[in-house]
Amino acid sequence: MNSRTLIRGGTVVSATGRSLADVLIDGETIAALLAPGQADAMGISDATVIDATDKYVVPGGVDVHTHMELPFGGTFASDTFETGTTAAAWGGVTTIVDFAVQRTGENVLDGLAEWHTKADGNCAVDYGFHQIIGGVDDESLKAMTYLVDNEGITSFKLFMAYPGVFYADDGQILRAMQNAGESGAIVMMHAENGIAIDVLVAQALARGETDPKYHAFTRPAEMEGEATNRAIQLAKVAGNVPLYIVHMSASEALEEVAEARHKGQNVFAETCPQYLYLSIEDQLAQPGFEGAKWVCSTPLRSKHEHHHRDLWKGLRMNELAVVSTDHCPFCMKDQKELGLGNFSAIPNGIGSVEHRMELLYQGVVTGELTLERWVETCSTTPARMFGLSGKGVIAPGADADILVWDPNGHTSIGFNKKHHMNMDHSAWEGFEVDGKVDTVLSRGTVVIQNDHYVGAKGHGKFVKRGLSGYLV
Ligand code: DUC
Ligand code: ZN
Ligand code: ZN
Repeated sequence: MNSRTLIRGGTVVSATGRSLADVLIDGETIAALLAPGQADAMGISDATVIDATDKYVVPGGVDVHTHMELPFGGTFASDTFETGTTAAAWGGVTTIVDFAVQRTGENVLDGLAEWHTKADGNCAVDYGFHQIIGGVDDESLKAMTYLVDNEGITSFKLFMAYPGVFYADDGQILRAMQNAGESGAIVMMHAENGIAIDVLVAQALARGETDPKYHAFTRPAEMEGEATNRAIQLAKVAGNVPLYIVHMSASEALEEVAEARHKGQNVFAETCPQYLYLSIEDQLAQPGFEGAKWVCSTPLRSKHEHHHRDLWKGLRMNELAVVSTDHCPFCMKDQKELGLGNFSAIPNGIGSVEHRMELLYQGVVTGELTLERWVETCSTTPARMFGLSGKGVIAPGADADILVWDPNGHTSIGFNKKHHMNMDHSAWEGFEVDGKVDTVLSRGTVVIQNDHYVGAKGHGKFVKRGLSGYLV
C-alpha cells in the first residue's frame, strides 16, 4: 500500500518563520520539506496529494491541559477520551496531555492505571499524562520518581486550592518540589489561595449570595497573585525547581511570573482562551443560572481590570509560554445544575479543546499575535515544555501531525454550528472567527477532511514523555 503523502502548495509556518514548501510524509513521519517544484523534479508520483494552495501548513496543535472524565464536584467531566480527542481532532489538535488523578487518600499508581484504562484504545489522536498529586506523603513522593523513571510521566500538578480534595499545604508542596528537582520533573501549580477562598465562599453564602457570579468574587485576583508568588518562592527554596503555573487569569499572577523570570528563575506559565476573551460582565454574571456555563477555576476576571490586555501582552513577551485549554466540560443539565442555589457546588470547568486553535488564530487576525507566535504557543512550545519529542514541529523525522489551515475560511462556533464536544451548550456560543480547520493528519493518517471526521477510535497512542526540553 502506498503510504506516502505530499502536502503540496502551502505555506509552511513554524515558530520561527514561514516559507512556500511541500511536505512529504512517509508512513507516520515527515520525510522531507521540498521547495516548490522539487517533488516533480524528483519524480515523486506515487504519493497521495493534499492540495494546500493558499493555506497554511502548521504543526498539529498540542493541548497540554485537558481533563477527560475528571471526577469533580460529585460528577465527571462529560467528554470521554473518545469524544474529547475526536473534538480535539476537529479543532486541529493532534496531541493532548491529560491529568491522571490521585485524590487525597488515594494511591498514585492506582490513579495512573485508571487513566490508562479510560484512554487506552479510545483516542482519536495521541495523548500523554501528567499526574495530579492530591496527597503528598512518602508513598506518593516515591511514586513520582517511579513515574519519571519508568512511565513517561515527567510533570506533576499540585493544588494550592480545593482543601480536602486535591489541596497540598506549603510543606507538602516544598517536599514535592524537592523530589521533582531530583528527578528533573516539572511541577505544575494551580495557584489560588484555597484556604482563604473557602472563608470568602462561606461568608458569601451566609449573606445569601448564591448566583454563579459570586464564584469569581470569592476568588479574587489577589489570591491568585499571592499563591503564584508563594509557589515561586517555594520553588526557589527547593533549588530553582522548574515551576509551571497553569491556567493563569490575573495580571497580578503574571507580574509575579514576569519578575521571577527576569531574575532567572525556571518559572513558566500558560493561559487559556477563556482568560483572553471572556469576562465576569459578559459571561459569568449573565442573569439567572446562565453564568454557570462559565464557572471555572481560576475564574473569569473583570473586563475593566486589564487582565485580557495584560495576558495578550504576556503571550507576546513570552512571560506566558503556552496556551492550553483546561478543557473540563460539564453539561448544564444534571451537572452544572448541581449548583442551583449554591455557586460553590457548580462543577468547575469550561469545554474548549475544539476551539483553541481557532480562537487563538483570531488573535493573529486582530494583531495580538504573529502567525509564528500562534504556532509557537499552541504547538511548538507546549511540546518542547513537556518532553513530547517529535511533536510540535514540521521537520524531517518528526511525527506527521499536521494541520492544514485555511486563512480564507470562516468558523461559526456554537452548539448548532461547529461543536463536537460532549456538552449540551457551548461556552463559545456566537463566536465568529476568521480561518478554518481544513485538513488534519495524525501521524500521517488523515483524521479531518472536507468537514468530515475520517479518523478512528484507537488510532491515538499513549506517548511516553521525556524531560522538558527547556531545561538542561
Ligand atoms: N479548574 C477547573 O476549572 N476545572 C477542573 C480543575 C481546575 O483546576
Ligand atoms: Zn487547576
Ligand atoms: Zn485543569
